Amino acid sequence: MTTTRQHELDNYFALINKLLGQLSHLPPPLKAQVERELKELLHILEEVRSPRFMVVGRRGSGKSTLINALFNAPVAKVGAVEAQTGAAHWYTYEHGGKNIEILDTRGIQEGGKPIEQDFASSSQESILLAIREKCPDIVLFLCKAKEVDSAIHESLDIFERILRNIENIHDYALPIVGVLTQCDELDPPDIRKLPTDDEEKTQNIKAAVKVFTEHLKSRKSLNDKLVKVIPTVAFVRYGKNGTMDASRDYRWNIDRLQSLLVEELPTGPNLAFARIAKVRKFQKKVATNIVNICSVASSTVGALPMPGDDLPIITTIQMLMIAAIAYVAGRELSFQTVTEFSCAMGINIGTAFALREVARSLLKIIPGFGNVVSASVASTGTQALGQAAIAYFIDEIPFKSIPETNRIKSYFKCNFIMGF
Ligand SMILES: Nc1nc2c(ncn2[C@@H]2O[C@H](COP(=O)(O)OP(=O)(O)O)[C@@H](O)[C@H]2O)c(=O)[nH]1
Ligand SMILES: [Mg+2]
Repeated sequence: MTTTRQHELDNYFALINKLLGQLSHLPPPLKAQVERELKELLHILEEVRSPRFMVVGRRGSGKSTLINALFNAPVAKVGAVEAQTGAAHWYTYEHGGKNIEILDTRGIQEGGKPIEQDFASSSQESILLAIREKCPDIVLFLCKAKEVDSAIHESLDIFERILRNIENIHDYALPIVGVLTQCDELDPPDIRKLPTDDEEKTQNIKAAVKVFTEHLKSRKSLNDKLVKVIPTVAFVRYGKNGTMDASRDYRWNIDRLQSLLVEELPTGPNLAFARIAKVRKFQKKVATNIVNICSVASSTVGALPMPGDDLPIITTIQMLMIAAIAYVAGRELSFQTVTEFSCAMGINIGTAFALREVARSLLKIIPGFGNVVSASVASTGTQALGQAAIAYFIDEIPFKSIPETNRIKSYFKCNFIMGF
């Protein structure tokens, strides 16, 4: 874990602990309930670690291009001539503070010809060392759409052996996703058109998927772990500053691959990947869970009068919620996102990032201000705020168009404004 990330989590923990400390006046069963909810929230954020992909495919099969396409950023060099030492390594690709770890095993599948004995053994040795070091979460087996017929049996032998080793060392049956790359090159080749726009091409892709799937399924051990074969086009051009050139984004089916990877990755890495790949459906699922957790926590607190505390408890829960949603959306875990959200809602808190300032500003418009509100107001208010945060951070809807804004503002009108 990077130190910045640790620092962010520490800040977040500190606020939760402070909040937990303030709950001492609650009757024990209610206190336990709020504690449970807040711990669940922490658990979601704590478990995030980088996904680890093992990538198998010949040179030129499109590994680097696919990594970039999945990442939405040019993190891996495309077409670079890589020194062929036969050694496999874990590479960490980073963008905007987010990482994926890739074990590039190209050495096992070079060219169409049998691999030289010495080279093969050193390559396998280095793969074994790498998998001993860390267990991959999933393996992507790449094959160019135009090369599905070429002999891959030699490399399937080695691949099977590697998977057996992973199972022995880590007791983990690595899921396999077959990726058919460069589908635009199948007849009639035209990268500008969507493959599905052309019936002939659609049929050719189907046929290539079938052949590739049969190769993989011809081995029992691979058949058992094969999740799916996904046909793709991964080609994108990036501008000088690393942003995607939308007019030359020819990706096709990458979103399907991203969703499949989120489904197949273990809990933790799946959220990390959804943050990187912006898999909105999954981000929303996690964010909705966060909103529910925080609504339960705030309605539990809202049911009871609390003595005048340092930080209003419900507002603090709502701040934790907003920061967590922003994080799930791919932003840093930081209370600055809460400030940004407040500003977007039209609350001018200037450059004051202090927690107290943000809380005070939010208090002015958010129901559940202070600590004496009804359970249902606290819960509905937190829900409305959570939905607004999902719309803002995940759907990236301009704030004025978010329906919850009006709901939140109407709560504001009918509730007592409290300063502190
Ligand atoms: N037309 C087309 N070209 C691609 C696609 N993916 C990769 N390429 C090209 O194929 C070449 C090799 O890609 P690269 O990602 O470097 O392959 P690697 O050696 O497996 O990492 C590069 O020239 C890429 O631009 C694709 O989906 N369509
Ligand atoms: Mg490459």
